[in-house]
Amino acid sequence: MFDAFTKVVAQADARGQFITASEIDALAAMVSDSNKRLDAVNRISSNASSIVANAARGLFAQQPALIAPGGNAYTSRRMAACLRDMEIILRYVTYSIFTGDASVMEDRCLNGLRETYLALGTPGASVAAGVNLMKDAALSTVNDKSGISSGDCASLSSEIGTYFDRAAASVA
Ligand code: PEB
Repeated sequence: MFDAFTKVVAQADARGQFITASEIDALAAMVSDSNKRLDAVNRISSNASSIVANAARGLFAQQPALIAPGGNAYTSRRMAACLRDMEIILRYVTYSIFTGDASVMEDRCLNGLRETYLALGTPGASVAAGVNLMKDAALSTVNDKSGISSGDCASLSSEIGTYFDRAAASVA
């Protein structure tokens, strides 16, 4: 499990070299924008239950077979497992945003997840669709201009998008 800093150290050490000026510049830029990052993590974390619930509602509206008898989210036990899975994925996305590195999510959440879903008979493409709906909701929460000092969050937003994309791609 790395953060953006330890990742740079691990890569430099693997090369047997000092940290380069461009690596330092990239980390300095990350530090100077760190309030945006923490605000984004805070907003997503504080709105996690509605992000998950709305994305699940959207998923079941798009794919009603999931909640029909025989569907993968039919019965409250499977529905609960589905909501829980979406919440777990969102939680690891927030950890990735916080650390500026996806390795915590890769190691502890995504590693083996595709195989788990295959074994369970849970449709990975549907999980990926749910993750994409959470991505849209999370980014609109992050980019909500109200009650926050305004600034350019384009690069942070695209970074956040990549964490959701990784999660979706790993199960699709
Ligand atoms: C992954 N999900 C399920 C299981 C596991 C995970 C290990 C089996 C054990 C259980 O039921 O609890 N657990 C989960 C995860 C981590 C972890 C991400 C990461 C650390 O430890 N059903 C749908 C949707 C989708 C869904 C497409 C979007 O129709 C999910 C939600 N996951 C789903 C369902 C089950 C499940 C289990 C329905 C139960 C499957 C079953 O028992 O039939």
